[in-house]
Amino acid sequence: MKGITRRFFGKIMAGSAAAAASGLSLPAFAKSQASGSAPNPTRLQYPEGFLWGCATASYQIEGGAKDGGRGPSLWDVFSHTPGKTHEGDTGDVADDSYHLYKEDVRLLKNLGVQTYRMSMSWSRIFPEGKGKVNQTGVDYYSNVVDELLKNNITPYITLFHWDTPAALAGGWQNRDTSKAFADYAAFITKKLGDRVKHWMTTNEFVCFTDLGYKIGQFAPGLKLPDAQVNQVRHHGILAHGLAVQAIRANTPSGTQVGLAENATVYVPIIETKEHVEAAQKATRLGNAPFLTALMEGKYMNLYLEREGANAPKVEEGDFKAISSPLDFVGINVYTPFFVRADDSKQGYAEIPYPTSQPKMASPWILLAPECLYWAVRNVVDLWKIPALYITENGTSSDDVINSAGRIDDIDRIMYLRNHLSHLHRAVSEGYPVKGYFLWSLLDNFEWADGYSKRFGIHYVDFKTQKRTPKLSAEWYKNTIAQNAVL
Ligand code: GBH
Repeated sequence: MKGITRRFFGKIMAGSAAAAASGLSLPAFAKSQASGSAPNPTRLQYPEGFLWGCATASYQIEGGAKDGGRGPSLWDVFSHTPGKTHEGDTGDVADDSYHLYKEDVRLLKNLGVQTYRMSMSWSRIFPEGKGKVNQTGVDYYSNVVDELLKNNITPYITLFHWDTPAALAGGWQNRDTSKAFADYAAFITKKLGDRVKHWMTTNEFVCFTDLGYKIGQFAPGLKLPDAQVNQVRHHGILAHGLAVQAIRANTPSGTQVGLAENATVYVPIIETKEHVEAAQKATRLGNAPFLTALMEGKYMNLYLEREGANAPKVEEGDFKAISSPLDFVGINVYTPFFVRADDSKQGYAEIPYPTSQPKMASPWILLAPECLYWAVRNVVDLWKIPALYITENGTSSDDVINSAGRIDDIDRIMYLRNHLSHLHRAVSEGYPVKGYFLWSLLDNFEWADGYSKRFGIHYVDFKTQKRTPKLSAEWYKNTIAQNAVL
């Protein structure tokens, strides 16, 4: 009975006694507990003030690609290039949120979320990436923000979720793009900073650098040699750093600045000291070009050694910007790697997944929900982060509308419930997790997978734009209302 206090035990006994006395059967008793009428010591309760939200991104939901003076982004160009996305799908219309944003805010309101993470399309504000402002685009985001605030939903805005303005010559190969990004950040945060208090610079460095310029799976679809890829990566983190400085200089004090990063997550195969340390070493090296560089203000020696002559060229002052202090770090978490300690130079080895590891509908989402706990623990222990958000977590599912008109996505609920259980452990141990954003509010344009993969908790009929809450939306609504894992 060690670990269970007398008071705690007493409560359980009092509860059962009350149940027995009232003549309730046990399941009914459990039900009365779940409705919040009495404390339930076995429930995974989140602390008061924990923030629940949903996340989306501009190119994935807005559509209106040519409306209101928006300029094209690299994703417009890429998705319109034959063979690049599933069945040639594009974000031309997507969820048409550009026109239907009020309806989407109603969906949020109905869920009871306190927060919403959205991104802005840079080329809606600066159609050419820099220079001339498109006032219609500014007004659009201003209206979305007002609609959210009117409904008591706090906006968390990502400035860049991969839709680089196509007009910027050389894209992320060009150092000037980092500077243009900072100018855009300065402009729009100054405009909306009276109402928006939480900003994220970039979303997931590896996706707009490596996937775009090394693997070619994402826009702009290039496969460059290592030295050039490393330079693209450097421009990515430089853009973040310059933007942090720009936001600080243009917003009222108290404005919270961070980023959303899909730091690669490493789970120790067994929770023993040596493997936990191995997971930390893996977290540092596995994120060396990105989060590690931001947090440590330089590239790790092991990374520089490994890249040799291909290492990025760094100019004076770059790391001062890149390592600008942040108010929070956001991490996007879907799936991990498992590691064990070994006596190699790097100090760990990745364990290949057995072929029987369960997967979700997207084959890259291998189900291992403990990743949400380790994602938090590894980064906070390594870098003493003051505040952390889970800026994305969720899964695709082979959603179908059944004969009763419902979408019973029990696999998604299973995924989410298990991840939230492990996140609860991190919160209970005192890790500074402030909130959780579920990916995603709506089915949307899933990048290279087009509309073939559905990540929403609302089903979208892309022909009619009808939104239908899935079972997972009902589950999330209850989770939020009870502030506990259900
Ligand atoms: C996030 O990316 C994004 O921020 C979000 O926009 C996206 O919709 C969401 O997750 C769901 O994907 O097909 O095996 O080659 C997650 C990072 C990068 C993970 C691309 C999947 C493709 C793996 N993703 N990657 S594979």
